[in-house]
Amino acid sequence: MDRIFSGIQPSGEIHIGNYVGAIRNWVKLIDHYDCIYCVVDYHAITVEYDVALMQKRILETATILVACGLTPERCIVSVQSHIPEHTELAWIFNCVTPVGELERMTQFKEKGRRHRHNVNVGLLDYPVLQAADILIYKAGYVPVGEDQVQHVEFSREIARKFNARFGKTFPEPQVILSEAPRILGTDGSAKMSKSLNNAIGLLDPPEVIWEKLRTAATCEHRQRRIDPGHPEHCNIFTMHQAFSKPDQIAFVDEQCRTAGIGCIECKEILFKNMREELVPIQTRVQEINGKPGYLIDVLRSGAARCKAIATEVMDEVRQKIGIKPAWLSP
Ligand code: AQP
Repeated sequence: MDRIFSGIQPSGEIHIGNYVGAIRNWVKLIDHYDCIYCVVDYHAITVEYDVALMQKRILETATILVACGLTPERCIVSVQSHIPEHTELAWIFNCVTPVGELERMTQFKEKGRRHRHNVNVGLLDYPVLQAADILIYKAGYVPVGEDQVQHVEFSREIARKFNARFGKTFPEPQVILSEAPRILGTDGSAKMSKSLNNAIGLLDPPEVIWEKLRTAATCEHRQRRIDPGHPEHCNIFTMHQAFSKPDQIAFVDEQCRTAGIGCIECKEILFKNMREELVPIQTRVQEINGKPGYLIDVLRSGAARCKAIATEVMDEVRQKIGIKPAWLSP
């Protein structure tokens, strides 16, 4: 089976953008690929963060992955820092990466602007570590949201550069996009993000979700109830496409364009569908939290299974780059 790798940062509360843009697609893929899904904690320290909260965030993120259906019987769930080969390979990739290419990355420029006081080397190097995350498992496919496409293309470049210099070693990974690769935040302008105050949390209670939806931005052409709307410019409609059934999507589309229903009615339909999908996940999170030691076992076995693959690949890489002497072989 072809291998898939993808990761999620424990950089805040996991939101519905992460869910429909990535996690839900990850679940669909586990029957068709050999999948590794990883909580990428070393990526999350490239911006300022609360040290006291980090472990909680790592475990909560892993719990959500399992609760969404990424169970250890069907795929590997791991934590990046538990497998040091990720960072070792990143160092080697650093040595085939031109600095100029990293400086051109959209996420670096955007995060650099947002974290002006802390533009550290890790932030610049983020795509190199991401390439190592993928290639340490020789993964051929990477399911991500739209914002990560540039980074996956970059990892393809790194694979190509490494192979050209040291001989064919890595596949050139391809992106797999979900049906909802880009969800905007409740502000209706920026991408929904953990670090912006514009996210609907996957674990938000229904009343909080409704309050966020109720006040969320809609199509700007619809100032009054009687104005016909343009669903194609409305983030609430994008959310409908991710959470509602085809007949409901068609209904909302037609009713919005003809001012048949107002934004609140449209949001009520969305809320009902969102709640139906999210409440069972929230219940499973509680069940996992109620089983002491279960998650730790999942992550321990995930680390061991990842380590077995990563050790072999690193052995090959060290030999290829001329670092590993024959006398070091077991
Ligand atoms: N708004 C989004 N719509 C669709 N997909 C999204 N993803 C993130 N936001 C959206 C996808 O979720 C996966 C995990 O993302 P990540 O944790 O690696 O980091 P990110 O893309 O930087 O997500 P955030 O929420 O915006 O985090 P912060 O605020 O910490 O930077 C990825 O596949 C991503 O594409």
